[in-house]
Amino acid sequence: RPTHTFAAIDLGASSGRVMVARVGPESLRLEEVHRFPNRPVRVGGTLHWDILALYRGVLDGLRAAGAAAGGRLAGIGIDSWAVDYGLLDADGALLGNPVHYRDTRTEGAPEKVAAVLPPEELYAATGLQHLPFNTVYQLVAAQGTPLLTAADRLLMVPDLISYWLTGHTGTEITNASTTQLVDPRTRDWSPVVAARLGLDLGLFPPLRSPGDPAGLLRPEVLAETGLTGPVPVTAVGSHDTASAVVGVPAAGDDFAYIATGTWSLAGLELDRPVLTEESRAANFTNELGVDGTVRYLRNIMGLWLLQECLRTWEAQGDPQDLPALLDDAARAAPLRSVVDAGDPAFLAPDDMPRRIADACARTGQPEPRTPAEITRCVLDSLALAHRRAVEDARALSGREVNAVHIVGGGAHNTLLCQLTAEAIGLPVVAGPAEAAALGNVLVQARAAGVISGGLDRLRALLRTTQTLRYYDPAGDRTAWDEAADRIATGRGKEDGT
Ligand code: LFR
Repeated sequence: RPTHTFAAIDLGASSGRVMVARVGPESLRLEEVHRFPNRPVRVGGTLHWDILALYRGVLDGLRAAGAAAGGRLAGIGIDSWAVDYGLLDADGALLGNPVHYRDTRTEGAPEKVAAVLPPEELYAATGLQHLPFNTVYQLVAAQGTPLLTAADRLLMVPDLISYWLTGHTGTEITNASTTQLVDPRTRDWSPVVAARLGLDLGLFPPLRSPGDPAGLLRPEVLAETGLTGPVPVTAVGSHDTASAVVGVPAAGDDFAYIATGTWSLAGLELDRPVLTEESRAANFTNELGVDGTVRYLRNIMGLWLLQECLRTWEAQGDPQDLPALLDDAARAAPLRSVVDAGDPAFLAPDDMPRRIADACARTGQPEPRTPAEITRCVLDSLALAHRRAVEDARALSGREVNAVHIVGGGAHNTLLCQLTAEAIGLPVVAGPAEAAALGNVLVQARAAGVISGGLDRLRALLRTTQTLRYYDPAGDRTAWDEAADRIATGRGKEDGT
């Protein structure tokens, strides 16, 4: 059977990658051809994405993809983190560098928004969990600035890369839903929310859906990458979490997923949003997914906690070897101290080991001191947050859950997978780690007619072609229940805000 070669551009908060996938009706092989660091830059007191360095990484990656594919690509898809954007002037030039969602410019914006649009109404209209960096808050914080005033168009990060590659603009819907300006029932903009906040929806190019054509590579891009045209760019689930959920190798619909990376995104795939007041109070989001689905989930701090610890130890002259550290953490005392891994106090970059130890002390638990103790505390805490998100999602949606899938980078972390299985008390299936890139190419390959069917068919192809690992929910239930209680007693501050 003939195979076709697609490229997936997958930009994450700490690195970007370009992957090449050879896809046939019954085959799917993914290969990483280029990986490059994503290093945010603080300038003038504001934390920015280095968007041109990322674009250069994309071009280098496409050149490598072309080399791996004999110069011919059947298509390209782009996904990245959500909520952030670049502004263009009327000539299409980028105005300023996109600001990082971990920047503090949105401080005070949620209060400003709440004064004109109460949180209950905002949730009923958009179904989005409160995250202080949602695009609405960024836009409200930027209201009246020369940059926003001068802007002709606003492009979400993957749409910006797509524009540079093709010259065409559009707003891909899965990522648009993270702006908090989209109504998940109509899957269209919410003019009411925009009007109440004085935001101009005319800044956004027209919506497009995963599978829609997004333009052809421009001649200058072909010349620079050595690719042979025409090369179509296809809209995919351009929010990385949307693509990652396509890449969950589940059979049936009684599963929960945890997309792990810098964040842990834990929840369910639904066919309609849950917009109840209980859902808002539990801070669950209704992001839009591929094929009319809804991603009903909660954001958990994720491996960011560990990444930031590693960065701190390195800066303090105590660099850690990750595999050895995880081995030591596996032998460290279990559930000695746990923190609330949903707490926004951990959002900004800073001395993470100190902040974790302080949180333990504040809640009357022993302070973890060594890197192994801190790592164990982080992973135990993540497993508990995974458990709570899955339990809450089940209760709030009424859906049955019989298995939990862990996809994304954390699928490589055997300790995290084992602890999550024990904490939740359900079997865990781990992998693929590259779920976002796989979800990206599956949607492209289907749009190109190489494969066909709904998400169930795409997922069946993953089950027959990707390596998965299974974890049993053995372990001491009462210890997990007791630790969950410890978190619950300090709970509340991040709930329903
Ligand atoms: C994961 C992710 C999350 C989103 C966060 C910020 O990479 O896309 O889904 O909440 O990044 O954009």
